Amino acid sequence: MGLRKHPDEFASYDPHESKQVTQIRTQVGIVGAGPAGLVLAHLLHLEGIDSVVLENRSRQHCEERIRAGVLEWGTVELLNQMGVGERMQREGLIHYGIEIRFGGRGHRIDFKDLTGRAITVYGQHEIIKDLIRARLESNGQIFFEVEDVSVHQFDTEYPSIRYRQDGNTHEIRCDFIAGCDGFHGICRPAIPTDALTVYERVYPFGWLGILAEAAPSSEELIYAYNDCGFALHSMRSPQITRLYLQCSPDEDLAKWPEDRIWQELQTRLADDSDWRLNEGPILQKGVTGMRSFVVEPMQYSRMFLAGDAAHIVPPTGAKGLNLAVADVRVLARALKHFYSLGRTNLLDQYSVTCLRRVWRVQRFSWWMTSMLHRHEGNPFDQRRQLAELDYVTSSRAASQSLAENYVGLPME
Ligand code: FAS
Ligand code: PHB
Repeated sequence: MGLRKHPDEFASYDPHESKQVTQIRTQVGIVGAGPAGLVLAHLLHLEGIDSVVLENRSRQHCEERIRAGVLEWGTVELLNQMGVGERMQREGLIHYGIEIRFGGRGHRIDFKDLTGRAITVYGQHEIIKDLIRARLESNGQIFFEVEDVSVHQFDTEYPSIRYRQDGNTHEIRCDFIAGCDGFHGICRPAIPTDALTVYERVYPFGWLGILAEAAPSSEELIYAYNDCGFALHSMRSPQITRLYLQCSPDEDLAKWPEDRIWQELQTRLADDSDWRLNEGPILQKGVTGMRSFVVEPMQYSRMFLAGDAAHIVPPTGAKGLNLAVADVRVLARALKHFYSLGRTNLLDQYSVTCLRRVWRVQRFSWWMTSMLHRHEGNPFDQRRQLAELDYVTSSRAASQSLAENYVGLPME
């Protein structure tokens, strides 16, 4: 781990300002209170390692932000081992399969038969609530609504994070910085661009997602390939349905009144039976663009990127949240190794270790997206997609490959 020495020569504080700078000392400074930052903070706490989490949004915003919904078995196992899974066990919905619908027919991918594993449907915002409560109950430090966060000297043995709150400047002095601040955060951009390689694919479509006060119309998730475009039926509880439909990446939500949304979802999710989607008041709607994105390496000296700060997957494979958790599980283990044995070998290997899973998950998410979304124009692609769907739902080997990736590959 090549580190610059003598950080004092890099002190950037003028005497006047430094008087207002309150200083906090911790072992790991974490930027971002999403799944990556909060799981990392609690994993470190369980190992007796001190951290501070900085979050620029309010606690309420973080706990109400509707995002992912599907947890891999490995994520569920880890949350339970961490002691934060009690409500998830009570309220989460355990699913042993998904349905793939095309050509008017549904085809069930039976996870139990093919992998012996299950997924759990439990909203990301619920996990955030559980993790914030666990952190605060164990006297963890999370500073919400901070401003102007910046990271400094992370290529020395004295990294620091500066931020403003209540009109004052604060500084966190730490041994390591974890950049868990998502795709639009400040940590990745702070790394010299010549030190990073970006791999990216932007898709020519996005998802219009809604949360509806309507009982789910199926016990399991339905992924539908339709001439009008992709649609997904998911859920959050026996009373709340989560639905998505393929749209253009810059879709104007104003052109999607409730009746149009429901009509399009009914069309795309229809099969040859008299099955119909339950409708109800739409509580929330939004458009999410789609990209595959990876930055290599996921670390720079004493700063480590985790989750969306390092990679983005199209949500078709339900992987974003799960990959963030897998990253910080590796990082927490490496930090424990450093603090208990004084060795940096696992920290030095962090990026290589994470990227093996990251690229397998990127492949699966790209594959699910390419198979299920109507691409403009080319009739060859549509026939190829139908052949792929037919193969996946009629070959045990092919459906087992989908199932083992969907429920989650074994963690490192
Ligand atoms: P997050 O983005 O969740 O968390 C980063 C945190 O850092 C945020 O709280 C942010 O406010 C904070 N932050 C950012 N900049 C900061 C700064 N300068 N200072 C301090 N804090 C800062 N994944 C799925 O699997 N299924 C889905 O259906 C799905 N839907 C999604 C919908 C949307 C609109 C988005 C954006 C993502 C979706 N994802 C989905 C992916 C999502 O679940 C992410 O993979 C997951 O939140 C990743 O967690 P984190 O890496 O912790 O990043
Ligand atoms: C969700 O429930 O939000 C969800 C489920 C499966 C996906 C994406 C999103 O692939």
